Amino acid sequence: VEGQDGGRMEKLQQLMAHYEPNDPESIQKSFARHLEYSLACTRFSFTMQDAYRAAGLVLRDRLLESLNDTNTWYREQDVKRGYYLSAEYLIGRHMQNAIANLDLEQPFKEAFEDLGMKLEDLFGEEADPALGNGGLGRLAACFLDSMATLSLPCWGYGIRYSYGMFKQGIKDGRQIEEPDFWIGDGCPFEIPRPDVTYPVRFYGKVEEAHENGQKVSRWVGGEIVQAMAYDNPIPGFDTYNTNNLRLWRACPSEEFDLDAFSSAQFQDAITQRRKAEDLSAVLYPNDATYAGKELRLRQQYFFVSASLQDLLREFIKRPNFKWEELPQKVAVQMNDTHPTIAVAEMMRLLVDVQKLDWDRAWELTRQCLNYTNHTVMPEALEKWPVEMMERMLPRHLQIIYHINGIWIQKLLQRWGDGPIIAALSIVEEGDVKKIRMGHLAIIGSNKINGVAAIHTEIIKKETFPEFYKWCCDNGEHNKIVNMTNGVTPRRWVHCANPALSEIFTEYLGSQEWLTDMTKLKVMLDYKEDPKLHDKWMAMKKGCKAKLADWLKSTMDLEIDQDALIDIQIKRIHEYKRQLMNILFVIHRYLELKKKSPGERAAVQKRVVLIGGKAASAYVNAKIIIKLINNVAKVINNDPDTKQYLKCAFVPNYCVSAAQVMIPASDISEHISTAGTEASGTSNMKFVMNGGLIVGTMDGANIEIREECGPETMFIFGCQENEVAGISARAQEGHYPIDSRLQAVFDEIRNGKFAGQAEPEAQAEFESIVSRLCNARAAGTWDGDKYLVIYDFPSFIDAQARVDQTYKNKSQWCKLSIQAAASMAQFSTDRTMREYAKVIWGIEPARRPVDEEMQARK
Ligand code: C3B
Repeated sequence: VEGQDGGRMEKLQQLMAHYEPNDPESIQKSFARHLEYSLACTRFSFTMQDAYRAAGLVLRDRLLESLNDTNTWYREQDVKRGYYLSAEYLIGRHMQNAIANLDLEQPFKEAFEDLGMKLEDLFGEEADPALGNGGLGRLAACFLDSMATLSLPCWGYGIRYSYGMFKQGIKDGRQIEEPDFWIGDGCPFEIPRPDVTYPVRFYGKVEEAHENGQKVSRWVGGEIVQAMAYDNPIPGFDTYNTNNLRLWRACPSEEFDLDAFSSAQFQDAITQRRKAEDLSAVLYPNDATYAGKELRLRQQYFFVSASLQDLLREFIKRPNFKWEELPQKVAVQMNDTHPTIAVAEMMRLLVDVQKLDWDRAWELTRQCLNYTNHTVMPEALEKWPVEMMERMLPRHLQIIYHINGIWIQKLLQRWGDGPIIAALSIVEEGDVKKIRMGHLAIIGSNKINGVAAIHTEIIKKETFPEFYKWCCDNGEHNKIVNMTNGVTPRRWVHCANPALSEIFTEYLGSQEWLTDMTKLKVMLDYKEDPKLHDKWMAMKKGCKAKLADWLKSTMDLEIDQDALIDIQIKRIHEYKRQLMNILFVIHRYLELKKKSPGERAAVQKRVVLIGGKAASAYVNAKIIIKLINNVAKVINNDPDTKQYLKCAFVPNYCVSAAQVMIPASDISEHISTAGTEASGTSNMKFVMNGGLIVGTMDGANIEIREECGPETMFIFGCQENEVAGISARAQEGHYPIDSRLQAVFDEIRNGKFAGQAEPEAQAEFESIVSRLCNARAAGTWDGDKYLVIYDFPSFIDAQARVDQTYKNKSQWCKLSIQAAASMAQFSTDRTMREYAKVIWGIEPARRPVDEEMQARK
């Protein structure tokens, strides 16, 4: 509604001039109002779920105020904006985090306790939004938290999947996948924006035409889907800025063919339109692999197109905008290859829609876009069949060919013809011609980055060596940069481990460490202080008690809270070597069995927890889950050993499970073959919570060790530069098996963990063992690719060092404090500052505090 009719603006301005008050009573009032008027419950009859929803709406009111004002501020300041494009966001539950970041912990607690409700019970009612697979999606969520906390004017863009990551059940020891319709009851934190929609076209054809004497291309026909925005406010901690995660939902196109109403085609028309909604229906449950499915490319293009249209609209809305300002006002980050169709889409929007000439458009595109690589697994670098792209995105294929043509010309001029040209081409020749999205991303990007120091070096030398050569030849040594990952201390310390947060705040005299973790160095002065030790151990004990309660209620598992808690939680992957972990558990069990009851009592008690989801089509990963479950069953039921060793597969690992498990760990396993885990981020969370790492010299382990000191980590296994040699020798048959591992293999082959009772599982377990031992299978090597056999003896040694060190409780406590206090590098605040400075050129734009906000504090 426009205009100044009857002083409407002034009136509304007066009515709305004040923020919602934040004292406990006002929160209660707001709660009661939402309960009755938004949810249509009565104050006499509502469930805990209703209470959660009403509390969520109370928070949403406050988030909205801040989101709107932050946006106005960014616009007024005309700041450069950052846009994070990611197909995944593993955001986890909102409520506790929102309360903390809005600085409402005290009044909320008072308000609800006064009404006879515990906040934790409210938190427990929230579905855990799992719009991501694993580390990459969780990293994106931590980034959002830090961008807001640093007051960086950055938004996230993604897909509002109706079904997130599947729920993992375990039946007869095997993974079963159940749909996760997380949005079923609605999410009180999101804001549907029916007014923010964009058309996204698929299929159709390209027509050549002439406009003003210029040859132009028009993409016509096909089908159009509407992308509708759902906003998820992301509040910063200790700032008045609130950013936005804008997720797109696919809706049927608005034009409705009215003629069809009277015809028999009506049903068809409806069916067609409903099909549009399938686009954003489900998250692909693949982690570090890609399925090559058409729907997946459709999802990618869908959210990329809507996001770029949206950010360009914001850019164009600025008074007197000029195209050459685009790189001064916009930086885009492409999270892995998933959104890299953005390179072609940006070109299409600039050339076909905005009518810029090609060269100018290309300059702008290349200056605005950036690409992060998250894995060295070649199977994760997406490649789309040319045939598929030609059908679905015909104009984009033309654009990609054009980009490639110019690129190849440049290469030929520089180096002449040779194999390097084919290696660098965006188009992969072969039986099925494919578009290499990684190459498109690199060519179309300003900066490319890896996610840990070792990973960035591997990208340069092994993943994209030819590109690196090109960059160096061009004097662009800094085109590929390292941005070591991080995690947000707000969620992973403050929310997940309130007792630890209190200790830090007490010793530092303020909460400043939550925005500046270097402050925690002060704790090092107390690392040998018995008083701190008492508090620290009490904190761990409390976390273990919480874990024990949770395991009891979710899976009816009882654990000894005095045992050493050993955790491995992450996606199930051969390279992450959960297999090696469970083989070690078997070894430990066999050793215990050999001992007399008296000797056993001297052994360190351990509880080994393993959790994680396997991609639904990943056969070997699923067998590993089955093996873990079967081993657990034997060990936990053996009266000789069950007091000393317990093992369990914890089903349905997710963000909220991590928040309970991580604080309780004494050690955690980050045991990937050297050179395979790009970074890892749970390693950081564990150490921040005072857990120590058993790990290989891989990913971020290396940097964590540098920061915290080698004495805080139990390192084992071969180094990255040894892997190739060891593999080569293994293939030639020079691959000895340690006798202790041989004993484990024998036990498996003898049927201890499946046997005649489960012939299918027995065959699967045997096949896993024989593959490990396989020197050379016909042609391609399918043996112990991840060097489980090679690293096993040193893994045993590392575990023995763990037991030995753990005996001395005050020594352990000291190491735990030392490590936790040395983790400043691994806050995503540091990571985001680096991206902002080195890649994006974006400055913080902190909203000023006015008197009213000050008074509210
Ligand atoms: C992961 C990597 O496997 C981790 O090492 C890394 O810490 C995170 O990304 C974040 O950078 N990853 C993932 O979860 N999914 C992919 N498709 C690729 C990498």
